Amino acid sequence: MKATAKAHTNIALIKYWGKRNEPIILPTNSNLSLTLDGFSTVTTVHFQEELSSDEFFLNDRLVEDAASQRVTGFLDKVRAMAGKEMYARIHSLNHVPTAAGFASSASGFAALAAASTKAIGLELNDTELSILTRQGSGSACRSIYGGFVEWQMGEKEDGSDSYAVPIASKDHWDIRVAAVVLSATEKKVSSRDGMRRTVETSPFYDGWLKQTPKDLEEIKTAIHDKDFEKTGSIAEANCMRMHATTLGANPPFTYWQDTTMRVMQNVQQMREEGIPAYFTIDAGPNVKVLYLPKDESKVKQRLEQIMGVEDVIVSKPGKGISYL
Ligand code: 2P0
Repeated sequence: MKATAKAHTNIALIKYWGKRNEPIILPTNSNLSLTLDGFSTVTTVHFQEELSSDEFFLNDRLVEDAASQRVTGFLDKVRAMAGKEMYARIHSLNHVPTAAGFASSASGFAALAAASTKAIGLELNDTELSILTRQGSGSACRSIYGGFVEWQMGEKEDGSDSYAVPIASKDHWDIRVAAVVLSATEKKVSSRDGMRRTVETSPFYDGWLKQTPKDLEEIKTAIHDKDFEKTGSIAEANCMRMHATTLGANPPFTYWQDTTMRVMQNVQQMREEGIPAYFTIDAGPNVKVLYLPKDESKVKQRLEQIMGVEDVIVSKPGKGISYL
């Protein structure tokens, strides 16, 4: 009744931005990510007869807030699938700088889904595991696989056709992602709230829905062809469109800070100087920069010099779920 799993986080090149069904997390658009080797979560789940509730430890500290309710809510689904009533002790170690505002929900829910289903004796294939993981956190359903991964939105309202599909392995193409950590960051609008507000109120949201399927088709061809400039420029443009929708929301908001914009401008300047580098930004102020291995030292050095940048953490394409 005990199992341990490891999952890596992922960065969306085509963003998931909006839900058509909140309770079971169905997205309004298909999207695509790259799993990263630099950030991971290792989770052990142990179901025990003697427990009267779930106990969730994150980095060895007992968690008793909304995060633990999300974990328990997810385990309720696992228990219902298995037809078992037992509670669990959960130990999660996050190798993600959460304090720096990096999303750990992707690696966190992917590792939790893998470890809990194995511990309780469910034998799920990767598609079934992705469908279950999606209901913990949308972006987590992509972290079941390594490399380049598409989350197909599906059409059914029961969510049975909304899951991740690997489109190119991590060994298909060695591109790099630098995670640029900014010093002053406190996220004011969570991604959940930000998406909801944008879907409900932003007149720009229709434009997002219209353009994103085109971005997705084009980037899949570019990834297949290993066309870096095309891949990077589509990812950067798609990120800009996502962030543009937040400016149209009511009340309007942005995840960007002054340093966010300085990093964006530096990346664009690097391109003018002949270094192919592109940025993407999630629901927070930190920036991720895509580049090729040959440019690593130049790009890293340049990013580290920007005022307000605390750290630059480099990732390669990473693996999917593994069991330890
Ligand atoms: C993504 N984000 O594709 C997008 C881009 C943020 C911006 O997925 O509500 O934590 O748990 O499904 O997955 C962040 O949202 O949201 C996210 P829930 P999640 O990576």
